Amino acid sequence: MNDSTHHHPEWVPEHAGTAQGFTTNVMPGIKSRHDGLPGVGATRAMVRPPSARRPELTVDAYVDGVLAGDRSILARAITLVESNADRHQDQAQEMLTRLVPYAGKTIRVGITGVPGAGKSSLIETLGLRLCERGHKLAVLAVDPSSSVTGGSILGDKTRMELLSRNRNAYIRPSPASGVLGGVARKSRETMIVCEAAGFDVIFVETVGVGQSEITVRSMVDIFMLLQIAGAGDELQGIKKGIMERCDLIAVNKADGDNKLRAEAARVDYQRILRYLQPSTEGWKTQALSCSAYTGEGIDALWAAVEAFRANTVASGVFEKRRQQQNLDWTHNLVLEQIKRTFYGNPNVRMNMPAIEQKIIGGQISPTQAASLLLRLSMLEELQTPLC
Ligand SMILES: Nc1nc2c(ncn2[C@@H]2O[C@H](COP(=O)(O)OP(=O)(O)OP(=O)(O)O)[C@@H](O)[C@H]2O)c(=O)[nH]1
Ligand SMILES: [Mg+2]
Repeated sequence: MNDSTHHHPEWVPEHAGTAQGFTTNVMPGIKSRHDGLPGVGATRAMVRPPSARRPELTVDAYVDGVLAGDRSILARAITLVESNADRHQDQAQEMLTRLVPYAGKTIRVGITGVPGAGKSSLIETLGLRLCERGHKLAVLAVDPSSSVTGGSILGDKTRMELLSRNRNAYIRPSPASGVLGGVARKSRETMIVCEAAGFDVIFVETVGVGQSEITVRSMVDIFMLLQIAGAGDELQGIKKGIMERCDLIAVNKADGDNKLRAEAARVDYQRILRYLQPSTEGWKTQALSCSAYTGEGIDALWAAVEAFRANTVASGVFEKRRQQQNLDWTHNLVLEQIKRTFYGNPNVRMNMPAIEQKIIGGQISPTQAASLLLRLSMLEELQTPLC
């Protein structure tokens, strides 16, 4: 299958067949058929005979390869983290536990903004400069639409053409795994792997839709909102409360005949920010303008990121936020696990259809149904279906 006509990007798992097939289908966990999303199953063409598959790596090999900065092992380690197959979970968790001590010596920058604001273009321009200055940059995308529409996986990567070829940069599109919570968990774990592999700057790009912004805010140190002038989203931004969650507002596309408008929008934001609660203790949210095209304002933007880090490290806010994020992450994981265990419980699974019918039929109330399901989930022996 892997003939010369098909370029095989490192982020496409070995057995996915053609890159085209991968980006349009929700892929199963490495061994399973699919992760429970309706519809699409692996086609025969996408499954390679077992003999041609690369031998599975041991946890030692993953850990040593990641720490040594081996790109192909890095890609496989992230695929392992993203896998939904149960047998990969233990391996992934053991690998992560051993990599955590090497992670964390980074700055994690979240970038959000409406579709088309220029997030990927900005990461490309800023990223290339940072690589020139000797930084090692990893770019992760959290795109909630990725499981349904395939998201803008390719869109983002094509915008980062030069960066994706830079040896100091690594770009990993959003895992196509359905629920945002799942996407976020995997992105957090992917971040740990990238940090252990020696990347000192992590960019997390997310498209500006409510929940994914909150999710990304909860996994980064500094949160940047990219806006464009004249899109009438000043009010939008305030309404969504996103302006109170961000630490920096950058009005992009400040070039050509849009320059003055961008500058006027920047002044508007700066004025509005005076009335809003800043997102980070001891830091005044700033509004800047820039152009990912001309590169103007990009250095000032990064200088603001570095000032933010210096300020919050000195005040202890930087470390405190990371500790709180780890606590929140733990509780999220617990809730996710409880949910998986509950809905995986055979008594619950077996009786769910009948109980849902009773709710629809009005024979029992949602409250009654909920407590019945909870009682069922706690039974030791298998309960025959209620009806
Ligand atoms: N004039 C101008 N156009 C820009 C600039 N930055 C990006 N663009 C254009 O804006 C469009 C969207 O750019 P992207 O970088 O893909 O935007 P995005 O925010 O990543 O979009 P999504 O990932 O789809 O949410 C493209 O046509 C870019 O060429 C800029 O600084 N100036
Ligand atoms: Mg993008």
